[in-house]
Amino acid sequence: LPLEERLARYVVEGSKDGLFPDLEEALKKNDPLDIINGPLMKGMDEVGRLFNDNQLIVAEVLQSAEVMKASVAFLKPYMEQKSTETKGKILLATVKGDVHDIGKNLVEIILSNNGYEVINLGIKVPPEQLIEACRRERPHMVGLSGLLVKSAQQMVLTAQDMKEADLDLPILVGGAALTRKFTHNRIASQYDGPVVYAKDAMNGLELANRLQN
Ligand code: B1M
Repeated sequence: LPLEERLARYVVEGSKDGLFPDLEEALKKNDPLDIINGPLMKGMDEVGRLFNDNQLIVAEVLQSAEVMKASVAFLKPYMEQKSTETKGKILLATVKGDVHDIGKNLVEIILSNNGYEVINLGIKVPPEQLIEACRRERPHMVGLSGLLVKSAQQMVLTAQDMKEADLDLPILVGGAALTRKFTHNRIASQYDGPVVYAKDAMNGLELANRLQN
């Protein structure tokens, strides 16, 4: 198989046999983020499709997630460290009820490589915990991630609770079940501060930069 297809296969099969030498090979020609967004993400999409068709069970998807995480960890030191000045502090969380964290952790790497101080609160973070962390840490921005359809709804509730707690700092949202329209009509409408939707981690960085200026 060609290199790109092999990389996607490691994710689909949840196997690390030969993964790291192949990642090293890929790094000779490609930017680490392009390896993630290209073949590795293609593998993840295939996993999602097979899972949807009942051709994979959760335990197998978990193995695929392990391969993705190990790849991102391997590639992380090769990602460009663009800035050393601190641009701002951002709290990141996967919303209540949701355990998906690969996308969120990618956002963390990209923001912290580009001058942000990131406080990653982890997964299944209820609004109360987020609000408490906002009071304690005084971030410039909050980043919410969620992949499930119900997580989009959870973001609405989170924004409502934050508003009730008198918070109006900018919120950056991202994740597969969200759209710009939903973000604008359903989340931003419940909140006093700005709420913006990022389609991927790089877009998240661009929007964070814009919100800081
Ligand atoms: Co789950 N899962 N999963 N899963 N899983 C999906 C999301 C699903 C679409 C699969 C499917 O059915 N086709 C489906 C959701 C259906 C829906 O609601 N629409 C699903 C389901 C149903 C479930 C369970 C309910 C399964 C079950 O138990 N029966 C369960 C839910 C548990 C829960 O959360 N309570 C579950 C569990 C799991 C695993 C634990 C096995 C594992 C997660 C492991 C982990 O994250 N540690 C897993 C995985 C791996 C997936 C898929 C296959 C891949 C997700 C992923 O990591 N993608 C996924 C299908 C798919 O997406 N193709 C699926 C790679 C990652 C880099 O992309 O996170 O989208 P992503 O991030 C992107 C952008 O979205 C964006 O930037 C990133 C790219 O640069 N982004 C942000 C994300 N967050 C952002 C935040 C930002 C900015 C951008 O700013 C703050």
